[in-house]
Amino acid sequence: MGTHEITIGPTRITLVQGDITTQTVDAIVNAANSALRGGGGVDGAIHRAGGPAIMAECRMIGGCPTGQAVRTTAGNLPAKHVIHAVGPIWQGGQRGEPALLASAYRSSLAVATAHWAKTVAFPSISAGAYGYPIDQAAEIAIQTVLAEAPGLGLAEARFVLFSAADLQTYAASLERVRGRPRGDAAGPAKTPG
Ligand code: AR6
Repeated sequence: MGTHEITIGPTRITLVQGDITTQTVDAIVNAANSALRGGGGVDGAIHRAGGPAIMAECRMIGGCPTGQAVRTTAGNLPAKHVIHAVGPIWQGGQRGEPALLASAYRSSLAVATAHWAKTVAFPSISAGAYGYPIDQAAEIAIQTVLAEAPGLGLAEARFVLFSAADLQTYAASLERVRGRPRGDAAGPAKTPG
């Protein structure tokens, strides 16, 4: 398991492998659907771990368009807020998916900082049930958050990747941004064996 990070202005951008529901940050981002009805993946895990208060608020809110985000309490989770972001369903890439995915990250950051969140954890939105290719999803996630988070004064934007393979994909995107590939302790960890 590796930890990878870059600091830009006031913001540390970090990559970790893990479960987003256990993150001790001000806000965690959910990969939601536009009906805010819950489901599998990150969404299922957040509602299971957070308890029914989150769904009760989702029902009051009613829904959220693709590319946008809304805020609820985090119930029993260690975070203070859940930001429900709706990423696009992958349809081949010619249906506005990149712009909608970038918008989901931008909206999440705007909603989080409007609630004074200084530390925000993201899953790889759209890269599971919604079928977005992980390498392209990683590139958009990293570039969008790097472009937006420092100007918002965020202290930490943390990407929480479920699998070692996804972590490596995000690490490769971060290295491209950093512009100086390296193989030391701060770089991508080699899988043992
Ligand atoms: N922590 C961090 N990452 C996770 C976790 C977790 N606990 N569980 C899964 N992932 P997905 P989407 C990764 O399907 O593609 C739901 O049914 C997963 O490996 O959660 O945006 C919603 O209700 C993948 O890389 O979200 C929607 O209907 C990434 O999180 C729909 O799926 C996103 O996978 C949204 O699909």
